Amino acid sequence: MATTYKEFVDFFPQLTEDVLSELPAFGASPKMIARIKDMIEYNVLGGKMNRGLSVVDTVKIVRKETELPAAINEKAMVLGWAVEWLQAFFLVADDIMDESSTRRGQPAWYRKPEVGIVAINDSFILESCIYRLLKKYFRSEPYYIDIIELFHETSYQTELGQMVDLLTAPENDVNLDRFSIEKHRYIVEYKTSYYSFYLPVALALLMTGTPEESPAFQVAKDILIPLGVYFQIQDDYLDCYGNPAVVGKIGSDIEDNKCSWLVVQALDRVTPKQRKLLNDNYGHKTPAVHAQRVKKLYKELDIEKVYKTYEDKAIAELEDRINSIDESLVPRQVFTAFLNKVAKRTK
Ligand code: GPP
Ligand code: MG
Ligand code: MG
Ligand code: MG
Repeated sequence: MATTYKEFVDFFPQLTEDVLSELPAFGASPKMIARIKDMIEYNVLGGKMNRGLSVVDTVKIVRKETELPAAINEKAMVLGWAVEWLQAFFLVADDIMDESSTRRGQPAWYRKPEVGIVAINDSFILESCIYRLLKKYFRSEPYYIDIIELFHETSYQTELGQMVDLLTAPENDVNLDRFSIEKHRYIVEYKTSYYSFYLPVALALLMTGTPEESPAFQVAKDILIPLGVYFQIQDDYLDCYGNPAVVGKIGSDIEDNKCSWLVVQALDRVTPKQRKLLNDNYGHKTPAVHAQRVKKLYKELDIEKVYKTYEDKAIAELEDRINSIDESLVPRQVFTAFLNKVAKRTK
């Protein structure tokens, strides 16, 4: 399985070329085409590619093959890259909404002086590319409509999660009563779990001939949604405690007034006095001293330890769930592969 990574990366230029080569038929000038190429490469590449690679890995596990027949391998890679393209679409838009400065160790796309607000339209183009690629490679497959519907449904779920994420974090309007563990759970399940964890596996199941009504999809969901919740809680943790040089982005959840797992845990443990301090300092963009005070309070409450305890418990629970699945529906290894990639990550 070790060759997957290089093969996957090497396949990317073909897909970019697929998108670019039909642009003349859409009346695109050479300048437009060159810009779209730059935009795609800037935003789709440079991530860990865990989501995309998971599609290929899952197809291999389900088919019980370490090497896939060429035609199947190609299809699995197209679906993997389609997930990466979906992620690029979301991240370009998310960085605008979150006013983030960096992504994957480089300036967020909208922050480039020659891009700016045009990035909104670029995110739409990235989304359209997904359906150009699916049409080209899957139009004659019996499961074509199922994968299209899955991408549509997953996008909708992510957008709903994003909506609650944003509405829970209005600018210049701190209200700690808005935050709760239930709200946090909805946000992370919808904004992250479906597209990052369920989608890659569901695509692999469809591609390997699992009928749309099979209980295998529910089995996958029951493990992958909680796994995605753990993953997003890690993201919340790394936003505050990660090393930006390793994580590739500078955290701003405190300044952005986000319903982060950390603040929800803090609220569960504060004295009235500490709650007032949190209320006075959370959600301030500047000066930096506000966020520093919040971090100091997290330290007093030992939120890092609360996280470590949660993490060990989450991993143990996921292992239990994985051990109890019916392997005639989905091989256990599909999920252990995912858990191993995610557990205790630092980036
Ligand atoms: C990431 O959350 C959320 C998404 C990628 C979903 C965006 C959805 C849209 C419909 C645009 P985050 O803001 O915590 O991620 P990061 O920390 O990487 O910015
Ligand atoms: Mg963000
Ligand atoms: Mg966001
Ligand atoms: Mg985050």
